[in-house]
Amino acid sequence: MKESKYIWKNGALLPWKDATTHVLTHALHYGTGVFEGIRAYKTPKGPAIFRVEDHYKRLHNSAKIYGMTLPYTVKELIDATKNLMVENELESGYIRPLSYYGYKVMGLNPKPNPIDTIIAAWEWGTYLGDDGVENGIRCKVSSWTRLDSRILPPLAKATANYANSALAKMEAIDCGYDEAILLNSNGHIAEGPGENIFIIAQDTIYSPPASDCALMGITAQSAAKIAEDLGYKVVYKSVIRDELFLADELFFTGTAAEITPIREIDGRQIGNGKRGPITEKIQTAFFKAVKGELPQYGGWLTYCK
Ligand code: PPE
Repeated sequence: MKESKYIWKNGALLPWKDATTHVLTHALHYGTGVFEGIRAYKTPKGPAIFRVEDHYKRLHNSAKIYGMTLPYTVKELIDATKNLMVENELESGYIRPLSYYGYKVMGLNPKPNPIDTIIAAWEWGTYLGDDGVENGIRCKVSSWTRLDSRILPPLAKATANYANSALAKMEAIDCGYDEAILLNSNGHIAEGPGENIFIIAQDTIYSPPASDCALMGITAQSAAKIAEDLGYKVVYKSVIRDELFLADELFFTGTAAEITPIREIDGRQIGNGKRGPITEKIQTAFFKAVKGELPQYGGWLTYCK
């Protein structure tokens, strides 16, 4: 990975290589952490962080689900992130805030441990490849089931949840695909291991609701807003695997994945086997919006300086 100069930890900027943790850190053993993924984009007015307030509100919500009280407010985290981007001299980048139970005592109850918070930021290109963004990726419906709220809370962006995602991702890659799609325990489509999914059929756009165990994605909300502004109807409803096969177009959304078309599922070509025309329209507007080129979406951007 491309290292930056500093990582923010508990209020101080540390040199990248010094931002370490004890091997008996609670979260390392038990997955007791919550995190975010945020992107900042290069604009004529310097780096702009995309929907940063929404991301930090979600971090607080994830913490609430896990009964953690974060020691920093949304505003404090935003200010720290802006400063980190400036000190790291980044024009754009991926930002990874993480709050986790640190090192004090072992055992399952995390509460006696301190809550440590870090924010890292570094340059990160496309998540599923430049070619994927343009021409689409190939996905496999996973043999792993997306966790549900009887197992682990799917609406919390918690580190523990990502063991499920990692298993699905590894399986997809081992089977020669680019990415996985997880069903929930009712057999409905939930999402990718790190992405929300959108289905386009007869000019209507569908996406699984939160009640089907999809994370409430901020990129998904942005893509839906753009789609509605372009005149399309967006419907949140349960989707089954067959509907993926029969879709005209499919795409993933996510902070890391941005908007990535899906051109194949389980060996079946989707639509024309390329990025579909509606996906392309939404994607084009999204990439303009994040770079500050569409004034109607200017409220999504927070400038660092
Ligand atoms: N679902 C999951 C499970 C998920 O992890 C993400 C983000 C999304 C949906 C999309 O949410 P949003 O980023 O708000 O649009 N996944 C993050 C982690 C990826 C990683 O590999 O790490 C991300 O995209 O930053």
